[in-house]
Amino acid sequence: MTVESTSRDTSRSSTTTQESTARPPAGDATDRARAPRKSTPAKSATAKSAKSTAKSAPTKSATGKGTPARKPTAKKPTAGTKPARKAPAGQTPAGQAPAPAPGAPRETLAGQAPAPEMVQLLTPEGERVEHPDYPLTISHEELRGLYRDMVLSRRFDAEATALQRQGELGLWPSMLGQEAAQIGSGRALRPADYVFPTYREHGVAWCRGVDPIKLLGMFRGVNHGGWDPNSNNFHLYTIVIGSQVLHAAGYAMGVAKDGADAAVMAYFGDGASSQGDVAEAFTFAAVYNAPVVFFCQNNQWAISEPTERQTRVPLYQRAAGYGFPGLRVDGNDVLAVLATTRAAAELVRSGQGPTLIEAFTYRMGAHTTSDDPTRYRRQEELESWEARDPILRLRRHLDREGAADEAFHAELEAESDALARRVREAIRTMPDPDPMAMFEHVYADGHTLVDEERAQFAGYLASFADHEGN
Ligand SMILES: Cc1ncc(C[n+]2csc(CCOP(=O)(O)OP(=O)(O)O)c2C)c(N)n1
Ligand SMILES: [Mg+2]
Repeated sequence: MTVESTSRDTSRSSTTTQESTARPPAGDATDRARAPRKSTPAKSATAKSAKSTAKSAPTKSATGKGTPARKPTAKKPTAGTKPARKAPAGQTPAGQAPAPAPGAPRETLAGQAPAPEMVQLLTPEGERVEHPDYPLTISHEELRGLYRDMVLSRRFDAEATALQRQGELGLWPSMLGQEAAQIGSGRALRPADYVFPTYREHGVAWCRGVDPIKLLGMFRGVNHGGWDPNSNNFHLYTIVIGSQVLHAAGYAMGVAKDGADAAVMAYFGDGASSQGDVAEAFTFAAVYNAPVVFFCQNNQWAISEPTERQTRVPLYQRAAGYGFPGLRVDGNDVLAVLATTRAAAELVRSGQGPTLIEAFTYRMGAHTTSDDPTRYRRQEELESWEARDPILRLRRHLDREGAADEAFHAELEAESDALARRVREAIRTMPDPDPMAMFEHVYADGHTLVDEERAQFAGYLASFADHEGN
Protein backbone atom coordinates (compact mmCIF):
# COMPACT_ATOMS: atom_id res chain seq x y z
CA MET A 1 0.00 0.00 0.00
CA THR A 2 1.39 3.35 -0.93
CA VAL A 3 0.57 6.05 1.53
CA GLU A 4 -0.04 9.35 -0.14
CA SER A 5 -0.49 12.70 1.52
CA THR A 6 -3.47 14.95 0.88
CA SER A 7 -1.22 17.89 1.50
CA ARG A 8 -1.14 20.73 -0.94
CA ASP A 9 0.83 23.17 1.10
CA THR A 10 4.18 22.06 2.31
CA SER A 11 5.22 25.43 3.67
CA ARG A 12 3.41 24.74 6.92
CA SER A 13 4.43 27.06 9.67
CA SER A 14 5.25 25.89 13.13
CA THR A 15 1.69 26.73 14.14
CA THR A 16 0.48 23.53 12.54
CA THR A 17 1.59 21.34 15.35
CA GLN A 18 2.67 17.85 15.88
CA GLU A 19 0.85 16.07 18.65
CA SER A 20 2.98 17.37 21.47
CA THR A 21 2.53 14.82 24.18
CA ALA A 22 4.23 11.70 25.28
CA ARG A 23 2.77 9.37 22.70
CA PRO A 24 1.77 9.82 19.10
CA PRO A 25 -1.87 9.93 18.13
CA ALA A 26 -3.78 6.73 17.58
CA GLY A 27 -4.23 5.79 13.99
CA ASP A 28 -0.65 6.79 13.38
CA ALA A 29 2.32 5.58 15.31
CA THR A 30 1.02 3.03 17.73
CA ASP A 31 3.59 2.80 20.46
CA ARG A 32 0.80 3.57 22.91
CA ALA A 33 0.66 1.46 25.99
CA ARG A 34 -2.42 -0.67 25.78
CA ALA A 35 -3.89 -2.90 28.39
CA PRO A 36 -2.89 -6.47 27.54
CA ARG A 37 -5.32 -7.97 25.08
CA LYS A 38 -5.50 -10.93 22.81
CA SER A 39 -3.94 -10.54 19.38
CA THR A 40 -2.73 -7.01 20.08
CA PRO A 41 -0.89 -5.68 17.03
CA ALA A 42 2.87 -5.97 17.40
CA LYS A 43 4.47 -2.85 18.81
CA SER A 44 6.37 -1.40 15.94
CA ALA A 45 10.04 -0.63 16.24
CA THR A 46 9.70 1.78 13.35
CA ALA A 47 8.03 4.70 15.08
CA LYS A 48 11.25 6.68 14.88
CA SER A 49 11.60 6.07 11.17
CA ALA A 50 8.01 7.17 10.73
CA LYS A 51 8.76 10.44 12.44
CA SER A 52 11.78 11.04 10.27
CA THR A 53 9.80 10.74 7.06
CA ALA A 54 7.84 13.44 5.34
CA LYS A 55 5.24 15.29 7.35
CA SER A 56 1.86 15.83 5.79
CA ALA A 57 0.07 19.10 6.15
CA PRO A 58 -3.59 19.14 5.28
CA THR A 59 -5.15 22.39 4.25
CA LYS A 60 -8.20 23.51 2.44
CA SER A 61 -7.67 23.65 -1.27
CA ALA A 62 -5.56 26.61 -2.21
CA THR A 63 -7.38 26.82 -5.50
CA GLY A 64 -10.74 26.34 -3.88
CA LYS A 65 -11.54 23.68 -6.49
CA GLY A 66 -12.75 20.51 -4.85
CA THR A 67 -9.98 18.34 -6.28
CA PRO A 68 -6.91 18.26 -4.11
CA ALA A 69 -3.83 19.55 -5.82
CA ARG A 70 -0.70 17.80 -4.64
CA LYS A 71 2.55 19.58 -4.28
CA PRO A 72 5.23 17.02 -3.59
CA THR A 73 8.58 18.01 -2.19
CA ALA A 74 11.81 16.11 -2.14
CA LYS A 75 10.87 14.79 1.27
CA LYS A 76 7.35 13.79 0.42
CA PRO A 77 6.24 10.61 -1.28
CA THR A 78 4.86 11.54 -4.68
CA ALA A 79 1.85 9.95 -6.30
CA GLY A 80 2.63 6.41 -7.32
CA THR A 81 5.97 6.46 -5.55
CA LYS A 82 6.65 4.30 -2.59
CA PRO A 83 7.39 6.45 0.44
CA ALA A 84 11.05 6.47 1.44
CA ARG A 85 10.73 4.73 4.72
CA LYS A 86 11.83 1.52 6.22
CA ALA A 87 9.61 -1.33 5.09
CA PRO A 88 7.88 -2.92 8.03
CA ALA A 89 8.81 -6.47 8.84
CA GLY A 90 6.91 -8.90 6.69
CA GLN A 91 6.47 -6.57 3.71
CA THR A 92 7.10 -7.94 0.27
CA PRO A 93 9.67 -6.26 -2.01
CA ALA A 94 6.75 -4.69 -3.87
CA GLY A 95 5.77 -2.92 -0.70
CA GLN A 96 2.61 -4.93 -0.32
CA ALA A 97 2.09 -6.36 3.12
CA PRO A 98 0.93 -9.96 2.88
CA ALA A 99 -2.37 -10.62 4.55
CA PRO A 100 -1.64 -11.77 8.09
CA ALA A 101 -3.00 -15.08 9.24
CA PRO A 102 -6.26 -14.64 11.14
CA GLY A 103 -5.51 -13.58 14.68
CA ALA A 104 -1.80 -13.12 13.96
CA PRO A 105 -0.19 -9.85 15.03
CA ARG A 106 0.21 -7.50 12.11
CA GLU A 107 2.45 -4.56 11.48
CA THR A 108 0.87 -1.39 12.79
CA LEU A 109 0.68 1.98 11.17
CA ALA A 110 3.85 3.07 12.91
CA GLY A 111 5.90 1.89 9.99
CA GLN A 112 3.43 3.11 7.40
CA ALA A 113 2.73 6.78 7.79
CA PRO A 114 4.35 9.91 9.12
CA ALA A 115 2.94 11.41 12.28
CA PRO A 116 0.34 13.82 10.97
CA GLU A 117 0.25 17.48 11.72
CA MET A 118 -2.90 19.11 12.94
CA VAL A 119 -4.28 22.60 13.04
CA GLN A 120 -4.01 24.18 16.46
CA LEU A 121 -4.74 27.74 17.61
CA LEU A 122 -4.54 27.13 21.35
CA THR A 123 -1.78 25.13 23.02
CA PRO A 124 -2.67 22.81 25.92
CA GLU A 125 -1.27 25.56 28.16
CA GLY A 126 -3.84 27.97 26.80
CA GLU A 127 -1.42 30.02 24.76
CA ARG A 128 -2.79 31.45 21.51
CA VAL A 129 -0.88 30.57 18.33
CA GLU A 130 -1.58 31.67 14.78
CA HIS A 131 -2.15 29.60 11.68
CA PRO A 132 -1.71 31.07 8.19
CA ASP A 133 -4.72 29.27 6.73
CA TYR A 134 -7.06 29.72 9.67
CA PRO A 135 -6.83 33.24 11.02
CA LEU A 136 -9.28 33.85 13.85
CA THR A 137 -10.14 37.14 15.44
CA ILE A 138 -12.23 36.56 18.51
CA SER A 139 -13.46 38.90 21.23
CA HIS A 140 -13.36 38.24 24.97
CA GLU A 141 -17.12 38.02 24.94
CA GLU A 142 -17.04 35.29 22.29
CA LEU A 143 -14.38 33.41 24.25
CA ARG A 144 -16.58 33.54 27.34
CA GLY A 145 -19.51 32.32 25.23
CA LEU A 146 -17.58 29.26 24.06
CA TYR A 147 -16.45 28.56 27.61
CA ARG A 148 -20.02 28.83 28.89
CA ASP A 149 -21.24 26.43 26.19
CA MET A 150 -18.59 23.89 27.09
CA VAL A 151 -19.16 24.11 30.85
CA LEU A 152 -22.94 23.88 30.60
CA SER A 153 -22.94 21.04 28.11
CA ARG A 154 -20.46 19.12 30.27
CA ARG A 155 -22.67 19.66 33.31
CA PHE A 156 -25.71 18.42 31.42
CA ASP A 157 -23.75 15.36 30.29
CA ALA A 158 -22.56 14.61 33.85
CA GLU A 159 -26.10 14.95 35.15
CA ALA A 160 -27.39 12.53 32.51
CA THR A 161 -24.71 10.00 33.49
CA ALA A 162 -25.78 10.33 37.14
CA LEU A 163 -29.44 9.92 36.20
CA GLN A 164 -28.62 6.68 34.41
CA ARG A 165 -26.89 5.44 37.55
CA GLN A 166 -30.02 6.33 39.52
CA GLY A 167 -32.16 4.26 37.18
CA GLU A 168 -33.83 7.19 35.43
CA LEU A 169 -32.25 6.45 32.04
CA GLY A 170 -31.64 3.08 30.41
CA LEU A 171 -28.35 4.17 28.88
CA TRP A 172 -26.24 7.28 28.37
CA PRO A 173 -23.38 7.89 25.93
CA SER A 174 -21.22 10.56 27.53
CA MET A 175 -19.41 13.15 25.45
CA LEU A 176 -16.88 13.89 28.21
CA GLY A 177 -13.67 15.17 26.63
CA GLN A 178 -15.26 16.02 23.28
CA GLU A 179 -16.69 19.41 24.25
CA ALA A 180 -14.27 21.46 22.13
CA ALA A 181 -14.88 19.35 19.03
CA GLN A 182 -18.63 19.71 19.46
CA ILE A 183 -18.97 23.31 20.60
CA GLY A 184 -16.32 24.56 18.16
CA SER A 185 -18.01 22.88 15.20
CA GLY A 186 -21.55 23.60 16.40
CA ARG A 187 -20.86 27.32 16.83
CA ALA A 188 -19.28 27.49 13.36
CA LEU A 189 -22.65 26.78 11.75
CA ARG A 190 -25.49 29.00 10.62
CA PRO A 191 -29.17 28.36 11.35
CA ALA A 192 -29.83 27.32 7.75
CA ASP A 193 -27.16 24.62 7.86
CA TYR A 194 -28.35 21.11 8.63
CA VAL A 195 -26.77 18.66 11.08
CA PHE A 196 -26.82 14.85 11.07
CA PRO A 197 -25.53 13.69 14.46
CA THR A 198 -24.59 10.31 15.92
CA TYR A 199 -25.87 9.55 19.43
CA ARG A 200 -23.15 11.49 21.26
CA GLU A 201 -23.55 15.02 19.89
CA HIS A 202 -25.05 16.62 23.00
CA GLY A 203 -22.78 19.66 22.65
CA VAL A 204 -23.77 20.18 19.04
CA ALA A 205 -27.44 19.84 20.00
CA TRP A 206 -26.84 22.54 22.60
CA CYS A 207 -25.44 24.87 19.94
CA ARG A 208 -28.42 24.17 17.67
CA GLY A 209 -30.79 25.23 20.44
CA VAL A 210 -32.31 21.81 21.10
CA ASP A 211 -33.55 21.72 24.70
CA PRO A 212 -31.23 19.24 26.50
CA ILE A 213 -34.24 17.66 28.21
CA LYS A 214 -35.38 16.46 24.80
CA LEU A 215 -32.17 14.50 24.35
CA LEU A 216 -33.06 12.29 27.28
CA GLY A 217 -36.37 10.81 26.10
CA MET A 218 -34.92 8.15 23.82
CA PHE A 219 -32.43 7.08 26.50
CA ARG A 220 -35.28 6.79 28.99
CA GLY A 221 -37.20 4.72 26.46
CA VAL A 222 -40.20 7.01 26.27
CA ASN A 223 -39.86 8.03 22.63
CA HIS A 224 -37.91 7.34 19.46
CA GLY A 225 -36.27 10.71 19.15
CA GLY A 226 -37.82 13.50 21.11
CA TRP A 227 -37.51 16.60 18.98
CA ASP A 228 -38.61 17.90 15.62
CA PRO A 229 -35.51 17.83 13.39
CA ASN A 230 -36.80 20.67 11.28
CA SER A 231 -37.16 23.07 14.20
CA ASN A 232 -33.43 23.37 14.70
CA ASN A 233 -32.08 21.71 11.54
CA PHE A 234 -30.75 18.98 13.81
CA HIS A 235 -31.64 15.46 12.76
CA LEU A 236 -32.61 12.77 15.27
CA TYR A 237 -29.83 10.82 16.96
CA THR A 238 -28.75 7.80 14.93
CA ILE A 239 -27.57 4.62 16.61
CA VAL A 240 -26.95 2.60 13.45
CA ILE A 241 -23.29 3.37 13.01
CA GLY A 242 -22.46 5.44 9.95
CA SER A 243 -25.94 5.45 8.41
CA GLN A 244 -26.51 9.15 9.06
CA VAL A 245 -23.46 9.97 6.93
CA LEU A 246 -25.21 8.52 3.91
CA HIS A 247 -28.38 10.43 4.82
CA ALA A 248 -26.31 13.60 5.05
CA ALA A 249 -24.79 13.05 1.62
CA GLY A 250 -28.24 12.54 0.11
CA TYR A 251 -29.63 15.57 1.90
CA ALA A 252 -26.68 17.64 0.69
CA MET A 253 -27.28 16.51 -2.89
CA GLY A 254 -30.81 17.86 -2.45
CA VAL A 255 -29.49 21.13 -1.06
CA ALA A 256 -27.30 21.45 -4.15
CA LYS A 257 -30.25 20.78 -6.47
CA ASP A 258 -32.29 23.41 -4.65
CA GLY A 259 -29.44 25.87 -5.02
CA ALA A 260 -29.72 26.60 -1.29
CA ASP A 261 -26.98 28.47 0.53
CA ALA A 262 -26.43 25.90 3.28
CA ALA A 263 -23.87 23.44 4.52
CA VAL A 264 -24.71 19.96 5.75
CA MET A 265 -22.72 18.53 8.66
CA ALA A 266 -22.26 14.78 8.93
CA TYR A 267 -20.90 13.78 12.33
CA PHE A 268 -19.41 10.33 12.74
CA GLY A 269 -16.78 8.51 14.74
CA ASP A 270 -13.47 6.82 14.01
CA GLY A 271 -15.20 3.44 14.23
CA ALA A 272 -17.90 4.53 11.81
CA SER A 273 -15.20 5.37 9.27
CA SER A 274 -14.98 1.61 8.61
CA GLN A 275 -18.63 1.37 7.59
CA GLY A 276 -19.60 0.91 3.95
CA ASP A 277 -22.21 3.65 4.38
CA VAL A 278 -19.45 6.16 5.03
CA ALA A 279 -17.48 5.05 1.97
CA GLU A 280 -20.60 5.33 -0.19
CA ALA A 281 -21.40 8.74 1.24
CA PHE A 282 -17.89 9.95 0.39
CA THR A 283 -18.21 8.69 -3.17
CA PHE A 284 -21.63 10.19 -3.85
CA ALA A 285 -20.83 13.50 -2.17
CA ALA A 286 -17.62 13.80 -4.18
CA VAL A 287 -19.04 13.05 -7.60
CA TYR A 288 -22.16 15.14 -7.03
CA ASN A 289 -20.19 18.00 -5.47
CA ALA A 290 -22.52 17.87 -2.49
CA PRO A 291 -22.20 20.64 0.12
CA VAL A 292 -21.37 18.39 3.06
CA VAL A 293 -18.70 18.66 5.74
CA PHE A 294 -17.80 15.18 6.94
CA PHE A 295 -16.87 15.77 10.57
CA CYS A 296 -15.14 12.79 12.10
CA GLN A 297 -14.61 12.95 15.84
CA ASN A 298 -11.69 10.63 16.23
CA ASN A 299 -12.02 9.97 19.95
CA GLN A 300 -9.59 7.07 19.47
CA TRP A 301 -11.96 4.34 20.52
CA ALA A 302 -14.90 2.50 19.01
CA ILE A 303 -16.16 0.92 22.21
CA SER A 304 -13.08 -1.21 23.02
CA GLU A 305 -11.46 -1.08 19.58
CA PRO A 306 -8.65 1.45 19.16
CA THR A 307 -8.36 3.53 16.00
CA GLU A 308 -5.47 1.49 14.66
CA ARG A 309 -8.00 -1.31 14.16
CA GLN A 310 -9.96 0.93 11.81
CA THR A 311 -7.28 2.38 9.58
CA ARG A 312 -3.68 2.20 8.46
CA VAL A 313 -3.54 5.87 7.51
CA PRO A 314 -4.65 8.92 9.50
CA LEU A 315 -8.36 9.23 8.83
CA TYR A 316 -8.29 12.68 7.22
CA GLN A 317 -6.08 11.26 4.48
CA ARG A 318 -8.96 9.13 3.28
CA ALA A 319 -10.40 12.24 1.61
CA ALA A 320 -7.65 12.25 -1.03
CA GLY A 321 -8.81 8.95 -2.45
CA TYR A 322 -12.26 10.42 -3.03
CA GLY A 323 -10.98 13.68 -4.47
CA PHE A 324 -11.84 16.22 -1.79
CA PRO A 325 -9.82 18.03 0.85
CA GLY A 326 -9.17 16.58 4.28
CA LEU A 327 -7.53 18.05 7.35
CA ARG A 328 -6.80 17.11 10.92
CA VAL A 329 -7.58 19.60 13.65
CA ASP A 330 -6.78 19.45 17.34
CA GLY A 331 -10.21 18.39 18.56
CA ASN A 332 -9.47 19.59 22.10
CA ASP A 333 -8.84 23.12 20.86
CA VAL A 334 -12.19 24.87 20.53
CA LEU A 335 -10.73 27.80 18.59
CA ALA A 336 -9.04 25.62 15.97
CA VAL A 337 -12.22 23.55 15.56
CA LEU A 338 -14.28 26.74 15.19
CA ALA A 339 -11.94 28.22 12.59
CA THR A 340 -11.51 25.06 10.50
CA THR A 341 -15.21 24.20 10.55
CA ARG A 342 -16.15 27.75 9.57
CA ALA A 343 -13.73 27.55 6.64
CA ALA A 344 -14.97 24.10 5.62
CA ALA A 345 -18.63 25.12 5.83
CA GLU A 346 -17.90 28.22 3.76
CA LEU A 347 -16.09 26.10 1.18
CA VAL A 348 -18.94 23.63 0.79
CA ARG A 349 -21.59 26.38 0.76
CA SER A 350 -19.77 28.02 -2.13
CA GLY A 351 -20.21 24.90 -4.27
CA GLN A 352 -16.71 23.46 -4.01
CA GLY A 353 -17.87 20.00 -2.99
CA PRO A 354 -17.36 18.10 0.27
CA THR A 355 -14.61 18.39 2.86
CA LEU A 356 -13.44 16.03 5.59
CA ILE A 357 -12.41 17.27 9.02
CA GLU A 358 -10.86 14.82 11.44
CA ALA A 359 -11.12 16.31 14.93
CA PHE A 360 -8.48 14.50 16.93
CA THR A 361 -9.83 14.17 20.45
CA TYR A 362 -10.35 11.64 23.21
CA ARG A 363 -13.33 9.94 24.79
CA MET A 364 -12.53 10.51 28.45
CA GLY A 365 -15.48 8.55 29.76
CA ALA A 366 -16.86 5.10 29.04
CA HIS A 367 -18.34 4.35 25.61
CA THR A 368 -21.72 4.34 27.32
CA THR A 369 -22.89 3.66 30.86
CA SER A 370 -22.93 -0.04 29.89
CA ASP A 371 -19.20 -0.05 29.25
CA ASP A 372 -16.20 -0.45 31.57
CA PRO A 373 -13.15 1.03 29.85
CA THR A 374 -10.77 -0.17 32.57
CA ARG A 375 -11.09 -3.56 30.89
CA TYR A 376 -9.27 -2.40 27.78
CA ARG A 377 -7.34 0.82 28.31
CA ARG A 378 -4.76 2.00 30.77
CA GLN A 379 -5.16 4.64 33.43
CA GLU A 380 -2.00 6.42 32.20
CA GLU A 381 -3.58 6.96 28.81
CA LEU A 382 -6.64 8.56 30.37
CA GLU A 383 -4.51 10.75 32.62
CA SER A 384 -2.44 11.99 29.68
CA TRP A 385 -5.66 13.18 28.06
CA GLU A 386 -7.10 14.64 31.23
CA ALA A 387 -4.08 16.93 31.17
CA ARG A 388 -5.30 18.12 27.77
CA ASP A 389 -8.87 18.65 28.90
CA PRO A 390 -10.52 21.01 26.40
CA ILE A 391 -12.31 23.08 29.05
CA LEU A 392 -9.18 23.45 31.14
CA ARG A 393 -7.36 24.65 28.04
CA LEU A 394 -9.85 27.44 27.36
CA ARG A 395 -9.94 28.33 31.07
CA ARG A 396 -6.15 28.77 30.98
CA HIS A 397 -6.54 31.01 27.96
CA LEU A 398 -9.25 33.11 29.62
CA ASP A 399 -6.98 33.51 32.65
CA ARG A 400 -3.99 34.50 30.53
CA GLU A 401 -6.07 37.05 28.65
CA GLY A 402 -7.87 38.32 31.73
CA ALA A 403 -11.02 37.69 29.69
CA ALA A 404 -13.28 36.50 32.53
CA ASP A 405 -13.50 37.69 36.10
CA GLU A 406 -14.59 35.87 39.24
CA ALA A 407 -18.14 37.16 38.89
CA PHE A 408 -18.40 35.47 35.48
CA HIS A 409 -17.28 32.12 36.88
CA ALA A 410 -19.57 32.37 39.91
CA GLU A 411 -22.53 33.18 37.68
CA LEU A 412 -21.68 30.29 35.39
CA GLU A 413 -21.53 27.90 38.32
CA ALA A 414 -24.94 29.03 39.48
CA GLU A 415 -26.31 28.65 35.94
CA SER A 416 -24.79 25.19 35.76
CA ASP A 417 -26.44 24.14 39.04
CA ALA A 418 -29.77 25.48 37.83
CA LEU A 419 -29.46 23.51 34.59
CA ALA A 420 -28.71 20.32 36.52
CA ARG A 421 -31.74 20.91 38.74
CA ARG A 422 -33.97 21.49 35.73
CA VAL A 423 -32.73 18.25 34.12
CA ARG A 424 -33.39 16.22 37.28
CA GLU A 425 -36.86 17.64 37.74
CA ALA A 426 -37.76 17.16 34.10
CA ILE A 427 -36.71 13.51 33.96
CA ARG A 428 -38.74 12.64 37.05
CA THR A 429 -41.85 14.22 35.63
CA MET A 430 -41.38 12.95 32.07
CA PRO A 431 -44.60 11.15 31.13
CA ASP A 432 -44.54 7.49 30.18
CA PRO A 433 -46.00 6.85 26.74
CA ASP A 434 -49.18 4.85 26.23
CA PRO A 435 -47.73 1.32 25.67
CA MET A 436 -50.12 0.80 22.76
CA ALA A 437 -48.61 3.81 20.99
CA MET A 438 -45.75 1.71 19.71
CA PHE A 439 -48.08 0.15 17.16
CA GLU A 440 -48.89 3.52 15.66
CA HIS A 441 -46.91 4.96 12.76
CA VAL A 442 -45.56 1.54 11.72
CA TYR A 443 -47.40 1.48 8.39
CA ALA A 444 -49.27 4.38 6.87
CA ASP A 445 -52.28 2.17 6.01
CA GLY A 446 -52.05 -0.51 8.68
CA HIS A 447 -50.91 -4.11 8.39
CA THR A 448 -52.53 -7.38 9.43
CA LEU A 449 -49.41 -8.55 11.29
CA VAL A 450 -49.24 -5.31 13.28
CA ASP A 451 -52.97 -5.63 14.02
CA GLU A 452 -52.37 -9.15 15.32
CA GLU A 453 -49.45 -8.02 17.51
CA ARG A 454 -51.46 -5.08 18.82
CA ALA A 455 -54.27 -7.43 19.90
CA GLN A 456 -51.82 -9.83 21.55
CA PHE A 457 -50.13 -7.02 23.44
CA ALA A 458 -53.45 -5.57 24.58
CA GLY A 459 -54.30 -9.02 25.97
CA TYR A 460 -50.95 -9.19 27.72
CA LEU A 461 -51.49 -5.80 29.39
CA ALA A 462 -55.03 -6.83 30.39
CA SER A 463 -53.63 -9.95 32.11
CA PHE A 464 -51.90 -7.69 34.66
CA ALA A 465 -55.18 -6.01 35.47
CA ASP A 466 -56.76 -9.46 36.09
CA HIS A 467 -53.82 -10.47 38.25
CA GLU A 468 -54.15 -7.34 40.36
CA GLY A 469 -57.84 -8.10 40.80
CA ASN A 470 -58.91 -4.89 39.05
C1 LIG B 1 -24.25 -0.81 12.15
C2 LIG B 1 -23.86 -0.95 13.60
N1 LIG B 1 -22.90 -1.81 13.94
C3 LIG B 1 -22.51 -1.93 15.23
C4 LIG B 1 -23.11 -1.15 16.20
C5 LIG B 1 -22.67 -1.27 17.66
N2 LIG B 1 -21.90 -0.07 18.03
C6 LIG B 1 -22.46 0.91 18.75
S1 LIG B 1 -21.39 2.16 19.03
C7 LIG B 1 -20.15 1.39 18.20
C8 LIG B 1 -18.79 2.01 18.08
C9 LIG B 1 -18.78 3.31 17.36
O1 LIG B 1 -17.53 3.90 17.46
P1 LIG B 1 -17.23 5.31 16.81
O2 LIG B 1 -17.78 5.37 15.43
O3 LIG B 1 -15.77 5.55 16.97
O4 LIG B 1 -18.08 6.34 17.68
P2 LIG B 1 -17.95 6.67 19.24
O5 LIG B 1 -18.87 5.74 19.96
O6 LIG B 1 -16.53 6.50 19.64
O7 LIG B 1 -18.42 8.08 19.39
C10 LIG B 1 -20.58 0.16 17.72
C11 LIG B 1 -19.74 -0.78 16.96
C12 LIG B 1 -24.13 -0.26 15.80
N3 LIG B 1 -24.76 0.54 16.66
N4 LIG B 1 -24.47 -0.16 14.50
MG1 LIG C 1 -14.79 6.60 18.45
